[in-house]
Amino acid sequence: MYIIGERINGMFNDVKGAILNKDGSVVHDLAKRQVAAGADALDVNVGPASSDAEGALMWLVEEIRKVSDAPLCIDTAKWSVMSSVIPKVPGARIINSSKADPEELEQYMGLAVENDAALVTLTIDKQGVPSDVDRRVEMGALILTTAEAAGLPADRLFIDTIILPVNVAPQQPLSVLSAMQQIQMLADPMPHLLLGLSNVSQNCNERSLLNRTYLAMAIACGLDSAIMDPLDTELVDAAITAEMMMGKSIYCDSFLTAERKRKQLSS
Ligand code: THG
Repeated sequence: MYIIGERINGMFNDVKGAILNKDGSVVHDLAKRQVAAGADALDVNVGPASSDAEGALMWLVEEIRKVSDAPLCIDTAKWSVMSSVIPKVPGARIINSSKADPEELEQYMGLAVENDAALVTLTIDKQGVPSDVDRRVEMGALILTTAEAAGLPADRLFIDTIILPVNVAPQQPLSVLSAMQQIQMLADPMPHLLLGLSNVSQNCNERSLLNRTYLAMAIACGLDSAIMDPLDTELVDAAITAEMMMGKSIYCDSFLTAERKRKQLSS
């Protein structure tokens, strides 16, 4: 499981406050703790509040780089910000994200290829998030053919079939699983399948339980990467367990400790 830590996001009050007060210690702490808990990469998102999105994003990047060389998943919907920031980020980068619109995909894939970066693509178009499985799969196909033409290799491509909160869109969790299963049949080698996992439980009760249950279900349907909270130990344990059940590692009585040791994680 390729875990992208979600916590450096201005949606969270501690990060919002850190950006406003230029308090690097909050960012250092979140970067170090997420990596120690199992994050392979760190999502970086300034959130809705900032007036200078580009300046705030670069500040977060610079603060993270003081304590970690983990790949950074640069999370902004603004092309002007993304195209300016990506060349300036030291180390490995993931561009998050492009919609599945033909011109936009070409533009973002060009940026990824030029900068040796990876790219997250969403199965969303100008009409927004599709409610049916077929439209998600069609967009998956467009993403795959565009990536092939652009020369973006499968290991640097993430397809995000977009999960919405289960309380507002109760049919979507199942549609997303079907879409992931079908998209996998379209490509060899397969790109990564990714979700912004915590979306599924926004404004719901029992968030942690919803997140880890859906994570296990999605792993069974081919999910191999997620933007998620690595500080939720039960969530990381569910990922390790689901992957073991999928035959990615072999059961032994100490499988949790063994996998945590292999990944050099705190437990
Ligand atoms: N796909 C891609 N990128 C994404 C998403 C996605 N980036 C952002 C988001 N979705 C994934 N990250 C988060 C981060 C936080 C939360 C949800 C998704 C979250 N935050 C609390 C809330 O809204 O209730 C914040 C409040 C708090 O706890 O302080 O749930 O889908 N490619």
